[in-house]
Amino acid sequence: MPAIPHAAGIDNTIPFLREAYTFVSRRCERLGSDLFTTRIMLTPVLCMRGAEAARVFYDGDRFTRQGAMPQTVLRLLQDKGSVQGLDGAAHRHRKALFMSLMSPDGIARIAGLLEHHWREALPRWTSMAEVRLLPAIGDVLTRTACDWAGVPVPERDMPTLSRELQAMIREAGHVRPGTLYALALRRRTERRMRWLVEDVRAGRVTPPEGSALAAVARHREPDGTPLGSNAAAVELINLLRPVVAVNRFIIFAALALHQHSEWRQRLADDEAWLEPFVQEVRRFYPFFPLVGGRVRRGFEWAGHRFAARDWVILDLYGTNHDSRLWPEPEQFRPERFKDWPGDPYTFIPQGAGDPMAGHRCPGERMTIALIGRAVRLLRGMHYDVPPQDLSISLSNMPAAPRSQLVLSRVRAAA
Ligand code: HEM
Ligand code: MYR
Repeated sequence: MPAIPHAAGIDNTIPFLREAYTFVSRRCERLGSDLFTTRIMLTPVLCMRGAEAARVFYDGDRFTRQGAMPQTVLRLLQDKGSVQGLDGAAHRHRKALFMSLMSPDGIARIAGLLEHHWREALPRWTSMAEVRLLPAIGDVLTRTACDWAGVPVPERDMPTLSRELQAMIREAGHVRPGTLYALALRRRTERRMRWLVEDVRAGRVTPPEGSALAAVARHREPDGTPLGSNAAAVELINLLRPVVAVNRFIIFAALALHQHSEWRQRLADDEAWLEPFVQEVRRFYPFFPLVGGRVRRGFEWAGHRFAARDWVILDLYGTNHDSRLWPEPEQFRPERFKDWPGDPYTFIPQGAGDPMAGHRCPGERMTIALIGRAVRLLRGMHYDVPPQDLSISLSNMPAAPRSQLVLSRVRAAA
């Protein structure tokens, strides 16, 4: 079998944290290979990128997420008992719960709620000298997510919940004191959601019919037993937190409107550009850098023997910026998505393959709808973008413009 190249260095943990979004693709370029081996946290790992790698990683139940991510990432994003930790038939059963919430009606409803809460926030933004958009949209999305999911939250608790959910996202890519604080905050969110599920089950709270809260509280395991209240709490958070995370894509869309301002007019002239614009935002800007998996049962691919428990990393950002798949990948060019036939392996900001069968994100259509609605709302506002540091460091996971995008003189369009 041809040997897979090994990246220089005994252990690459520090370069990995420093180079973050570009760590895998830099070495792929240097070694002339889409696969290479190295060590991260002293553990041997096989890194890969590209459409074929995405296919192998996502199709055929070859990988489990168990033991595939550092504990802090796991605890902040998915946690024990969640859909991400399941495999095979148990995973498909739980995944169907998430997919059932992503109906066209459910998605239209959440986009409408985003508009409602955005318009409600607008007078406050108008009265402020400056609005820092990343946390401001995070607050709007927290209200949107709770409203959509049927999760009742007293007004006085909203800022706390928003802070908790945003901390989970911000700290997932770090190991620092803030990460421990975010973990402590998360325990509070889990407790709140566990009590809520218990209240629903005891009849003390009646969730709106058809809501995510109702579906999660009533969900049964494949053997017919109710989902444990800890797992139910974790899955509710797995619906709320990612909706809030869409704030990063919305900030990137606002940045694209600012830096490629010709798109304001093109979007005004023809709504058909909205989806290509949103898709290019999801391809171009750095968000979910890579995913990890461990081999479930040994198999061979690309002349390599993958043994059970081997650790593998798939580079999502690098695949979206692979010049063989995306000519001039560092150009922001929505035209590439006009009449795009769709391909589940080349464009993978939220994972690859079939979301019903594998671990691909169930929330992609919802994400696209939320960004699209936000772009319309941004176009319906006047604002200035005062001088600030809009650069995006590819070493910081998850990425954002350094200033978090500050707007001034915000006002509704006439
Ligand atoms: C899975 C990214 C939005 C719920 C994933 C995965 C990625 C991802 C990369 C795949 C992980 C893997 O292969 O192990 C994102 C990004 C989002 C986003 C960048 C933008 C904010 C959403 C939304 C929802 C959601 C809006 C639901 C409301 C989930 C769940 C999983 C998941 C439940 C686990 C799926 C499974 O293990 O089968 N997401 N996501 N995400 N996402 Fe998203
Ligand atoms: C969600 O809330 O599930 C949606 C997206 C959150 C993205 C957070 C990305 C953090 C970086 C993860 C680093 C993985 C390092 C091994």
